[in-house]
Amino acid sequence: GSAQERHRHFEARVPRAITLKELARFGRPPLSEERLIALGEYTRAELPHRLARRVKAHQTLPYIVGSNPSIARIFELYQSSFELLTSFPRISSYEDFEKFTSALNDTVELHSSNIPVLAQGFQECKRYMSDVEISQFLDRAIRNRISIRLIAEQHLSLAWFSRKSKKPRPARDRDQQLLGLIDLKCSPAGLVKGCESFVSDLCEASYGVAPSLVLDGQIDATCVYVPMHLEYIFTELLKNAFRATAERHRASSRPLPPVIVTVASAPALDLMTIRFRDEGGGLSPENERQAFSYSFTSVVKDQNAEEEAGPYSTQPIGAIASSGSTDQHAHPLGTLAGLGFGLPLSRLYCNYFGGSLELKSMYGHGTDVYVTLKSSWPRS
Ligand code: W6P
Repeated sequence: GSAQERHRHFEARVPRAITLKELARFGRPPLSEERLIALGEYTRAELPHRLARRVKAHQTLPYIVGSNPSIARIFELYQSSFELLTSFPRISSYEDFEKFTSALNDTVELHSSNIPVLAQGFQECKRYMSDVEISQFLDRAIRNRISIRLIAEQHLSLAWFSRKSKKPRPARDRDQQLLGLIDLKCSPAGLVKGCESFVSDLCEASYGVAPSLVLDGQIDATCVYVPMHLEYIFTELLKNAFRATAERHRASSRPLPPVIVTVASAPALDLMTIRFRDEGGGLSPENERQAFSYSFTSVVKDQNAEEEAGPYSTQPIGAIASSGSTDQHAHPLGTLAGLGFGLPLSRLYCNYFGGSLELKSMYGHGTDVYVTLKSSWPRS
């Protein structure tokens, strides 16, 4: 049918969040040709209606917002990816699968900086939409993106580890634990420890000092989860905690108070809680209210230039576009005044599989952030 008919067909379905069980259903690589073909058909069927919904969402934006160069660029990307992926006929052979996988790989790369580019676009369009409208649009865009990337990257991971040309190598214990993006024995404490040196170096480079990290509670506990998501969340939370601690205590001659991460596990409920505690002085009630707001982003802008320069000329997109998070290039750790996209994005990641992220500030002392992970997994 025509492109428009195809769009209407794919828009009709209301997409749901992907479950871990659904992602795991093709099993552990290497997959047989038959399974790879089934995987290809699943991916080919699931992605287009999600892409189509973003195209439609862009079309309902106010005209001036939709014409913003950054926002228009993302719209065109979604549209062309929709066209590309729906142009593939049924996958019925291994050769079809390989062609589709290669197109999917290119597509994922093309979309790699969508979030910072959208952030830039909406930063420039603040005056044309309310905060509520902007955050609703961005929440949906990001949830949709999480789904698309889970499907696409699970496909790419399973395809990669099933390659025919791949030389057989001795199986390792770790292979039994991974199912594409899913880690059946994901260790939150291990991941926190893994983020520590990166965040600590960043903090030291910016402030000359860095607090130590103390891990306690059930540090050996594991759950079924997507470690990629936890790495993002934990890095964001540690950056904020380290930065607040360094800013508040660097002038003092005493050692910095440590950032304390505590793990609690309730396996019978598939529930895990990780608390990030710092003594960085906390957030004022005003900043605490805004902590999860996108308009609170720390994209650097020239206050004086803004009024006269018009809506679309604040700064080159390249300055922020190559990072997964808006603030990383602006300042190594962002600024305390602007928490960036890190917190709202982290909360969406937690919510995606049914968990939560909550922040409680003790202004004048420090901040606690509670991450709960709900990873339902069929018990054997
Ligand atoms: C702060 C602000 C914040 C946000 C997220 C995590 C930790 C912290 N600490 O002062």
